Amino acid sequence: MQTYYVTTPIYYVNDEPHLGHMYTTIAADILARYERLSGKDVFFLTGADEHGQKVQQAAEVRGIEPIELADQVVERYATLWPELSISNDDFIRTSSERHHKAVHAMWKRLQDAGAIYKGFYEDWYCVPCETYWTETQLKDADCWESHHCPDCQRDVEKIQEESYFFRLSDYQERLIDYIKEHPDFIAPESRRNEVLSFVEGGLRDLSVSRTTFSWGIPVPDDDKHVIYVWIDALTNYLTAAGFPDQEIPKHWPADVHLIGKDILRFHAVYWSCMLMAAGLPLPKRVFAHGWWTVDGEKMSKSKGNALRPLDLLKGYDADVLRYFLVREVPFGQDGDFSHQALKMRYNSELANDVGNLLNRSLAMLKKYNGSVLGACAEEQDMDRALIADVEAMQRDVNDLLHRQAFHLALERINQVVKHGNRYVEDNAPWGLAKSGDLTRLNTVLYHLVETLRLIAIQLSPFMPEKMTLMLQQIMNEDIDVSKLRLLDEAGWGKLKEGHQCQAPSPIFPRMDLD
Ligand code: ME8
Repeated sequence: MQTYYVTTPIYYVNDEPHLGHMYTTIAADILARYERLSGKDVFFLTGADEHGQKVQQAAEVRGIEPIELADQVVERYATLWPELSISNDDFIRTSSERHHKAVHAMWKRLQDAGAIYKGFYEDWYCVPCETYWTETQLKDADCWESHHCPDCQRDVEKIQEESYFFRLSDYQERLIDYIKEHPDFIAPESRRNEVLSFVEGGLRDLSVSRTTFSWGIPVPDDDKHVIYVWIDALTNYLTAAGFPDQEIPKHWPADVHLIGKDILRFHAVYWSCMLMAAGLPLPKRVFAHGWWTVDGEKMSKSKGNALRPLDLLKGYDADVLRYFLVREVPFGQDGDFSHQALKMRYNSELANDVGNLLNRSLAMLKKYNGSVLGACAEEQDMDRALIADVEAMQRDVNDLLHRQAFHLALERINQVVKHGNRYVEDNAPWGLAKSGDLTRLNTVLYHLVETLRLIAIQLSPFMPEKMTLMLQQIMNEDIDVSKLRLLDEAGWGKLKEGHQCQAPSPIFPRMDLD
């Protein structure tokens, strides 16, 4: 069976889950669900990044041990993800024994390849970003006088210490060639070009150990040093897949690492070079999505404007949030969250279009035929056009989701929904009932219900709960959407004459705009 491996970043435990974490995880969940639906052997990973100075400091502020802080925040994620219908197959914690073992194995492979050496480090470090900066980089970014981090604007601190280094510079040419030979490796295209010019600008060897704090995985045989948190964190993708017990785990290489644009360099450059040095295959794709702001402002702890998923869930169904986040903004671009935009999109696309097509179709079926599908007579052009559109949509969604173009996939499904609503108007079933053309009436109602069934299947990765309800009304049986397989379900004509549907029950009631 073909495998599919999708990951989210592992989130730092110094902060509570917020809209950004929810966004990446929902996007990954949609891909995981879609690929399961397509019949693949899917492994969907998310988790927590627990080590590093940032987490140690956050714990100190609270007067607790880092592991206690990690336990608390991991618990928040563990309760949140099911609320959002996240179907991860594993949750990796970097404090776990299995991860410790994998990081040591990775370190040893890098060492055996001659890619690690001991030296002396003198540089600037941004703790919130866990990023090193050289004097030149700070000067180039106009941050030298103020000693501020070019990324987050917070203070950087001077670091002078003995350190292990990873020979990143040795991999510069290989990485350039790799990126050029694999046009789909880094997406979107604009980000790929950014990475390419960054690498072409020259790679410096990377300091990969710290001696100034202890919360991390010690360097093998030199436990004065703690392994740099990014070397530790990136290895999680291999740990959870089964490394090092399996040298190349069944699901490796990952099909796609979904990340925010903030951490692209770590994934596209450091991780790639680490894997090259370790002699392991690179992930097939790294997709860096854009940044959410809230009412035009960057979310931050200090401003207190970070949107919390549990608060959002008080106002909206999980599926509505899932739909909105990937529909509103092309994946890869920045977006702004506003309640008004969510409600407007919900009302127009879900309440007016999908909801309306479902309600009116099942209501007519009930009224004219006791909710039972009648026999289909000979098809007319209008019927054939509808079927062709449904089938083309299925292929398009497949292509679009393989490119992580969630918003276009939904737009394509919505086109079929609109087509269905037009088909109702064009065929005017009420007129057919009135004139007694029951043969044509049954044919039209059949085409509507079958279209709805196939729409619901395509929407199920996006809105698993709502589509369960929709399919239950159509199929008149309990549905577990996670068990559906396109091969068995997605062909036109699976519903048979005599099939009993349920009476409609609205799944997308209109929202009040105030
Ligand atoms: O970076 N908009 O963890 P993190 C969209 N531990 N996405 C956002 C966002 C926003 N405003 N804010 C955060 C780390 N994200 C590391 C990762 S991986 C080996 C280690 C999302 O808790 C986005 O996915 O800071 C981003 O990449 C991630 O949260 C950063 O989470």
